Amino acid sequence: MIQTAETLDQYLLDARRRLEEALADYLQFDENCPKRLAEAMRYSLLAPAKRLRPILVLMAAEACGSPAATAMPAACAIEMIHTYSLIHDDLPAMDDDDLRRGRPSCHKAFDEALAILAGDALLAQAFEIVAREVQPPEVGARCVAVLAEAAGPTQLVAGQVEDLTDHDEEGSLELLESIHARKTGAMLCVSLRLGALCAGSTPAEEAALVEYGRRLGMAFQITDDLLDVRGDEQAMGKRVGKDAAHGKLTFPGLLGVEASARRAEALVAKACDGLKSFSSAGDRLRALARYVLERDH
Ligand code: GRG
Repeated sequence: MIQTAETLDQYLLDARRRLEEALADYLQFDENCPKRLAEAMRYSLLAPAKRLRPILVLMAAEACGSPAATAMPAACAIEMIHTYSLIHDDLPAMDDDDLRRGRPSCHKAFDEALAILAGDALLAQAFEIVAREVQPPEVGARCVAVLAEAAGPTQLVAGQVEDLTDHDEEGSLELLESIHARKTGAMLCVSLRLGALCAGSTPAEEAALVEYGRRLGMAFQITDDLLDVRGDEQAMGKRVGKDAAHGKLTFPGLLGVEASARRAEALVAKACDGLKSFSSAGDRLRALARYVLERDH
């Protein structure tokens, strides 16, 4: 292993700095963009965050032998789409959250209409960046297609609709996994796919990375559910204990805390096993999978 916990920390610090510089550059608009809109977009996009999805894009590209810079536009695009989904998720019509990324949520800091529009603008800008900047154009077009699918009516939006639906029947593990595969997993999987595409990967590399993303996505969500039970609000930067208070279907609710933790652990082990063909080029992704499991926010 060339990666230690310390070197992963250094990598994350440096990658976040580069990503945040690139994100800030993308949010420089001319006078046609209303000041308050640009402000709301910046407020949410540049708030302190883990940047897990764009880091997956960069790491996937590197695992396939390309420099991270090749995948930077796609990485920024995925973070914009993720941030749009958080802004909209926090709205009173959805999860009604007043705290996000350690700050008042966008609709609290601005107003509801502007929060909706800042989310819309981030979503549109993400596609503009990929379409314009990912080269060659046929790779750009493929990236646009996979991104739209992941963010669209059968994946992210479908997962959100299912999550907001009052399921009359006794909640099952199958239903829970299906919601999270779409709401959380799809965006993690597509992050890896984008990195692979930008790096000109082989189909086998792309498939292995997507499988890693599927397992990591489920482990990420189980950890998220566990943090809602036993996490610290300040470290999380958002309210905790909401799932139980709202009678939501969760992994700890269905399986118990210990079994959920074991399930996440097993998924991460499998995710790492699936990266065998990358040998040491997959070390960073393996270290990141441990980080996802052990995170406190
Ligand atoms: C509005 C279409 C639409 C979808 C919303 C993202 C989402 C779907 C809901 C957010 C609620 C939630 C707790 C989702 C599950 C896990 C998740 C996506 C957490 C937030 O992502 P992190 O932890 O956050 O990577 P940061 O702030 O670090 O980016």
